[in-house]
Amino acid sequence: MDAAPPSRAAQVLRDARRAVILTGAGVSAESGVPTFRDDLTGLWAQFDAERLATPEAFHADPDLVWGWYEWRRARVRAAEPNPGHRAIAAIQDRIPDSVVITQNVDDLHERAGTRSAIHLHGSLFAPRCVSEARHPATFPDARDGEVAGPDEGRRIPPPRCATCGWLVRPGVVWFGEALPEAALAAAVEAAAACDVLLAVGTSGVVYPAAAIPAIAGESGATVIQVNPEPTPLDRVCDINLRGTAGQILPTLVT
Ligand code: BJW
Repeated sequence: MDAAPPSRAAQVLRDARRAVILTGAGVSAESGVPTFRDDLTGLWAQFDAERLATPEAFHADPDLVWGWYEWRRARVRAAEPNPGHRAIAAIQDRIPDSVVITQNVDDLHERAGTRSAIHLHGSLFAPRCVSEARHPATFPDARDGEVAGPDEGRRIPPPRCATCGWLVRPGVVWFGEALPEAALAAAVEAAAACDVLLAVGTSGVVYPAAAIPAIAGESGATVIQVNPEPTPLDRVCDINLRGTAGQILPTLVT
């Protein structure tokens, strides 16, 4: 491990021909979007994941779960990309053969100018029909004024799929659900082929995403991490930069 100044990481990125940038909730924290596992402000410090973020929870109380995700969606809509998101877009511009892989369900990478991000855990903005049928879920979008406050007890009935009448569910990946097959395959392929992987703002505890830095490292890539806290990924990283995404990432593209 190397708690090196950012200059070494900046040099590695300047020399890179193929890069992967893997992000987690920490990259959006400075935009005001809460992480999951931070002690006081993380979503799981305030809300019960088992009642809100599992298929069983949606089955048991769809109005509760839909209301909570509508609140999350409204928070993201009100947020703006931060310097960390913009620096990632700049890195991608400099290294044409580069891939952004995110565990985040927000759209802040795209709004910062990232060409296309692989969303391993889905998107708040792509709800789908629970029937799993291969048709798009068409439904009326909630108006901002109707969105719940930060109260997990605020229920909003999910819309019905206009095509088949089944419930529409959030388009995210809950615990116990498989990740989108094509997205995971593309992520693994990119990690195995890159010469640098930059992991930003992830606790590195949720699989299979947490395995991606090791796949890159085992294939010979230099693995760089940006996180204010130690994580289980420290041991697979060649360079650990302690600090926030908004502070550190812009220094890597100057
Ligand atoms: C900053 C910062 C700043 C703060 N700048 N940094 C036992 C062992 C191994 C695996 C398992 C196990 N038991 C079960 C499993 C599997 C399970 C899993 O991994 N569980 C672990 C928790 C143990 N995984 C799954 O279930 C996955 N599916 C699966 O495995 O399927 C198998 C299957 C195959 C075939 C058929 C069926 C099944 C699915 C995982 C889905 C995860 N879903 C969530 C919710 C998404 C929807 C939503 O948003 O509501 O995804 S959980 C949550 O965690 C979310 C995140 O994407 C994910 C990762 O979190 P992330 O991004 O790392 O955030 P945090 O909060 O954890 O960390 C933030 C970090 O940022 C911290 O380190 C801070 O220090 C840092 N930070 N400010 C930079 N300014």
